[in-house]
Amino acid sequence: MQRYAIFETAAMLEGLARDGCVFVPAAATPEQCSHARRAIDALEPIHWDETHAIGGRFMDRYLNVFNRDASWLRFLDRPGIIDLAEAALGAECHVIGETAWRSHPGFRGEPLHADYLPLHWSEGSLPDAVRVPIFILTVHFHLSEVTAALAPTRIVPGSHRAGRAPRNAEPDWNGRAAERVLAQAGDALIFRSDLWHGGSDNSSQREIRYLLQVHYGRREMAQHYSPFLEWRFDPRVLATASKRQLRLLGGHEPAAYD
Ligand SMILES: O=C(O)CCC(=O)C(=O)O
Repeated sequence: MQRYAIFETAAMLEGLARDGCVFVPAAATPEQCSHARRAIDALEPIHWDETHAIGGRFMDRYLNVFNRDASWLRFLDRPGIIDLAEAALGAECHVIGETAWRSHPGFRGEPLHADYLPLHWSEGSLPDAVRVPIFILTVHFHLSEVTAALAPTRIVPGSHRAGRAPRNAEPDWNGRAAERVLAQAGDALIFRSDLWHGGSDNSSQREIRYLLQVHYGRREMAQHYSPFLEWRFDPRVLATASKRQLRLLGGHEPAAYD
């Protein structure tokens, strides 16, 4: 899969249009990764979080971790990554979720799927003249090395041009098979919501995959801050957030619909 240097925003935009995904080595530092791994180890489930103990799915999944501790804010506006998110989704884009994962030995990866399809096309692939804007982007910050045995994310480059989700466990699209994304700690995979992607199994004996997802949406895309009716920002987190981070959390100026 194509690799980009962190400030190659224009080339990455082309990569997102063509392949639906880009890979950026060393988007986070080793210290940030080790701090984040320790912070995940210290989390207890609340609200809609899932844990190994509760769900028996050999994974822990903590939602909207920015609201737990201000140290998670730094992943919302990593230099280069936030430049790409704003270029792709507009200067008023925001964070619709920040999810921390631990995938334990025994974890079974999700089948290929698309997270959100802005346009549905009934036959074949989208005509070349149709360019679908990006509505949601997910960034995977790999917090530990991802080997072939350690639950690599799978992606099908170009599959956002299918205009539909995979059917009946389809393993490929347009002659392109799913690729496993191997990574070093700190590397980032960025993909649009209509790209076919999925997980894979953790077949290692002892290792845990640590992953942080940051989901960005255009301003008009809803923030997925659950539990929705009870959601409250932690004022201690807001007090330390920068102006840009506050906007990413939804502190917008009035606009259409206000
Ligand atoms: O486990 C993974 O790497 C993939 C996660 C995924 O498919 C998703 O969050 O939609």
